[in-house]
Amino acid sequence: GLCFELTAEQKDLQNLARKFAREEILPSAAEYDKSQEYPWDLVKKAWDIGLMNVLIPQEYGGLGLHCVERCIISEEFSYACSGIKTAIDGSSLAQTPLHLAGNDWQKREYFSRLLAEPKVAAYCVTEPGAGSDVSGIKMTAVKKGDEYILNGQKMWITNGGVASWYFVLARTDPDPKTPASKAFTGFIVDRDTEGVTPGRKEINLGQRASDTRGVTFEDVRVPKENVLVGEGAGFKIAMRTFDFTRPPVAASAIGLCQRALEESTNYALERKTFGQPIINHQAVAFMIAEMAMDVELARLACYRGAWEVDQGRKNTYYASIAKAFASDAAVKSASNAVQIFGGNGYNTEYPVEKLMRDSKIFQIYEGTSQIQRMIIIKEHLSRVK
Ligand code: CO8
Ligand code: FAD
Repeated sequence: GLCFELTAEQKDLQNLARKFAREEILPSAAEYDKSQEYPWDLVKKAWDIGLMNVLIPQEYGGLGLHCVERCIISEEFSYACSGIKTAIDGSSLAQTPLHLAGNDWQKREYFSRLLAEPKVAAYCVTEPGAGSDVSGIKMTAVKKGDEYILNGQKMWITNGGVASWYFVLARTDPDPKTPASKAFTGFIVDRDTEGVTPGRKEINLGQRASDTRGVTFEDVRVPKENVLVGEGAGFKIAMRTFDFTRPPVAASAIGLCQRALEESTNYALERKTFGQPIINHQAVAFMIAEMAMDVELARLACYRGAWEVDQGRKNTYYASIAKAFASDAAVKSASNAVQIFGGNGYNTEYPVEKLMRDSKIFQIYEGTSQIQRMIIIKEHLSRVK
């Protein structure tokens, strides 16, 4: 029946992730935000204590954690710093197509590389000319003997400059009339293949510890063994991936909301105006009440999205509701946290300006808030028709 309690194992996992986040990530967050360096030391520590690569099935040497558990970790990490969380966890986005669609050899080969050493992977779908409209991507893959030759440019790739391998979506059928579900192919590409060139690190508004880059592919030769499922299967693999990864992204936004809520509450209890703590001004208290509402509702939506996919059911509708709601909540909560802090909120000596900068990306990456609404209405109508 319905149960809102985490299991004992899930609570242990939450405690482990919380301890790591509060003791290791949180104290370094402001420094990484400033330096914009990739947090290799934290990646190594997370890898050491087993908080990376958690979705890799046990038969391949991982923990095989479910989506609900990945959400638990995601929220805890992002409470401390959503930028460092994206840096640590971006790899799991690239692992998901392999998890969903890889054959035994591919999984053994590419999962083992991530388990043997603290290495990361990246998911390359977006291009300079196409982000929301995945079917508009232009990268080509042409079969030549036992290889495919890849040409094109990817953009905004998380872990683009630090990954040891990439999931890459390319067009294999040049006929514009071929439906998306048959025109694209998913590849696993080694970073050190000739012709693969990551661009400069992009300077972003927030989540600055995360490494975002363009990656150019010029006559890159990929063996046919590295095709996921088969020619033409790529688009659906890319879409199914999001069903698995949008709930943890929602959880990440919730971690940020929770932080905004706690920082705002503590500040409002301390800060006095007109002879009393600002929490006693209803206008301030109501902003905090709304943050609490958003955290609770977003968390419910997030666990629903994760739980559905863990039951083996299609969760597209719930995943997009969770992603859209939590992202909007993060932006609103972080902005109101700055408001509650007044002038101090606008200053880098206090933690909330970073929350506001970090929050905006949630409405953009893993599908914009507009795209989530398009998916929700499509799924909704397919149910009522
Ligand atoms: N599961 C299975 N199949 C699907 C799914 C799904 N969820 N969705 C669509 N399909 C199938 C359809 O059934 C259809 O198949 P068929 O032809 O057999 O009926 C086919 O795919 C085409 O579907 P659509 O007609 O719906 O396709 P559209 O071209 O209309 O596009 C979308 C659909 C939903 C708009 C799609 O283009 C989309 O998802 N866009 C958003 C792109 C996006 O989210 N990009 C994110 C990039 S990754 C990223 O940002 C990472 C950030 C870093 C995160 C770090 C995390 C830690
Ligand atoms: P566009 O698609 O050009 O959209 C522009 C605006 O138009 C948006 O507001 C959008 O919502 C709106 N819009 C577009 N179409 C419609 C429509 N039909 N109806 C209503 N509104 C619409 N991609 C990867 O593949 N891998 C990654 O690891 C990755 N990491 C990222 C990290 C960062 C920091 C950033 C900024 C992006 C990352 N992305 C990644 C890309 C990201 O997923 C895209 O930026 C996003 O999907 C939007 O695509 P776009 O930037 O091309 O915007």
